[in-house]
Amino acid sequence: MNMSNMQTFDTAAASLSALDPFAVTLDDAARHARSTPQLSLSGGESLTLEEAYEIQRTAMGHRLKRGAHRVGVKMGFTSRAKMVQMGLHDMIWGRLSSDMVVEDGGSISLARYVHPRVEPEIVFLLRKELAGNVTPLQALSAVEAVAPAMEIIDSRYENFKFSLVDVVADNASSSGFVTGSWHKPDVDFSNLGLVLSFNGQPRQIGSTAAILGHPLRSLVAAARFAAQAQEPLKAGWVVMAGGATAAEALVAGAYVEMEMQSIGRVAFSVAP
Ligand code: OOG
Ligand code: MG
Repeated sequence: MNMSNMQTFDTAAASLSALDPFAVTLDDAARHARSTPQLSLSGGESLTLEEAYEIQRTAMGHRLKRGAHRVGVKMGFTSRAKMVQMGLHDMIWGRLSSDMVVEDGGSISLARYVHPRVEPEIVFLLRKELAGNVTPLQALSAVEAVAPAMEIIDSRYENFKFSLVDVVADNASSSGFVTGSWHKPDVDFSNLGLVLSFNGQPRQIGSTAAILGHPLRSLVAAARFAAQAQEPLKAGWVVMAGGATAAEALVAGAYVEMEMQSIGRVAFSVAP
């Protein structure tokens, strides 16, 4: 190893060790379904957004070491409804891993979460790598299929309250996601009506158009973020476009279903 390589290595090791305790705190909170104080109020007051993404990357590394593998990314705050509900107005992204997958029609237990919420989304399956400044048409040409989806978000922070830096470090509240059946992307998914219901009672009604005016814009943004992180979106990965409506708190015994015009439905139940 030559000197310049050693310096690079040392710098990376130093910044990793300084941020790792935050990553461990958030990873432990997720693993044990226990809430933790906001980093921005408990020792992480001066963390930058860049450091928050580094904490996110490190915490995901701990998950992967336990045997999970990466399956994609999720976008956050891509609709007004989500921005207004959480009081944050910048788009964010998070990393999805195999241990977050919930089967369509499957069941979850509230015991594994802190205070989970569900939100209706649309998801892309990629057929080729995508990264950088791409046009919507280029983004579309990388899409193998689209499906109705729901994300289960579960902030690790007390009372589901956070700053931008907090939520980014906490992997954008990523906790679970469920995808319905896949459709060729030749269906016009720019403005599909959707209903999120609990036990057959509508809770949220909206449209995919709420996602940046067209969900494809969320994939374009994901490609840009991926390039910045030097982590290109890979063939076979999923990209969750972001909640089209506000999220709803999950309750024991709920049968949660989301129906999306033209492309079908997706569901899971919460154990009583
Ligand atoms: C942050 C995650 C945002 C979305 O779809 O907008 C998100 C949160 O609301 O806890 O997943
Ligand atoms: Mg979401």
